[in-house]
Amino acid sequence: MSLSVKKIQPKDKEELLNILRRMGVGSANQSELVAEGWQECLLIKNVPKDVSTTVSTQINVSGGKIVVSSDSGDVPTGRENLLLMCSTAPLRHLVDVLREHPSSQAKELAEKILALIDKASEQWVWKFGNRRFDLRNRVLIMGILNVTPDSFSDGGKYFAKDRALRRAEEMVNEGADIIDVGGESSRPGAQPVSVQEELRRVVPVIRAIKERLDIPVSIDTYKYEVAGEAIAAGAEIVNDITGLRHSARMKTLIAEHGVGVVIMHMQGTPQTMQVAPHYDDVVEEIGAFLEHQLSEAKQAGVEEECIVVDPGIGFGKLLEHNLEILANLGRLRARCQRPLLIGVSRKSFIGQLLGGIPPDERLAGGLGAVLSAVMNGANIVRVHDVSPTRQALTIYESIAQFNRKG
Ligand code: HH2
Repeated sequence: MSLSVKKIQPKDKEELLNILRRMGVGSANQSELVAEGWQECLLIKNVPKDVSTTVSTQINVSGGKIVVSSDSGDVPTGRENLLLMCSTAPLRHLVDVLREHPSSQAKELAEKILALIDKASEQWVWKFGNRRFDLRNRVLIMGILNVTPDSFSDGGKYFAKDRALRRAEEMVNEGADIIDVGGESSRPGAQPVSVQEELRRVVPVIRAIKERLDIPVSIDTYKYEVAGEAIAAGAEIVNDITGLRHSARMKTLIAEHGVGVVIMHMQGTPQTMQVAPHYDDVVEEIGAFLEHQLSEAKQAGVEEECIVVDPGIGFGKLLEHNLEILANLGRLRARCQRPLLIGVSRKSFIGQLLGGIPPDERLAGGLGAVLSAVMNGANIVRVHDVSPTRQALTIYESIAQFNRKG
């Protein structure tokens, strides 16, 4: 009977409880085990008892949790099944200890765990063209540049090319990592514009930015004709609010050019999405959608490393849906295994929570939402207000880094 190591991601606490029951964990110990850190576990089967003892000691010392099962029916005599709930650092230490263990099976287990850790670390990398972002310890800021007359908070402000370019330069100086150029508003009730009009708005701006600034530009469009021309003008990312559903040819376009892509969830269309959004389980449904679109994109030839996902705050969602999503980003992150982009900037849920204040007064509330999103698992934040967001993130990251050291 050979050793096996598998990462498991229970979809919710109920599923984890079932796994624990199957492993013979009594109900008294179950609640403590599911209290936290349950989104990602390592299931190791058929571990010889001496190796199992070493694993248990190491995991307990490091403050992780471990369940040992030897009598749940599928475990051969002299062997044990283990369920580990801990972060990567103690696992790496465990690998070092197992490599020094006299048993060859301990060494085999060390290499299997290491292979899993290495594979898991790839999910933090966003890579396209000659760009590579490791998002484990760093949050990216995507600065919004709406070249539209009617966007909900900055419509008309950057409609002229020179003004748009100046704003892009300003955002780069303020600490933006990406500039997201959009030529069609997606606010609730917004009317679509033609491909020609959208091209007329975005292409000269993208060209002008690429001539002057070395920053990745993303094109916020769901039309493959617009994406194609934007890529030709220098865009390196396609940000598709329909999650690659609108244009059948979008996936192949992205695959052919090897550009980055944001797959976003939206229920309905901007014209209808806020009429009566409904979900039975909003986090589950969005997770299933993103997972499905991810796999469709990969089948069409898009490299997994090029993809990030976005639950689409405010797109066919009521206040309570937005809050539930933001509170459960860890679940989405664990399910999709890709970096998470979140757009909360000046959105209406902030106004709703703060007595109906207008978009241009939502900065402080928005920073609260950004920090909460980052603490819950967001890796890229899409914002209008780059400078205050960079300041807030600098403080957050300085503290978080200290926590990692400690
Ligand atoms: N939100 C908006 C537009 N594009 N793209 C992603 N990936 N995620 C978002 O949350 C998102 C997005 C809406 O905001 P904004 O661009 O400011 O407004 P408008 O659509 O009115 O131009």
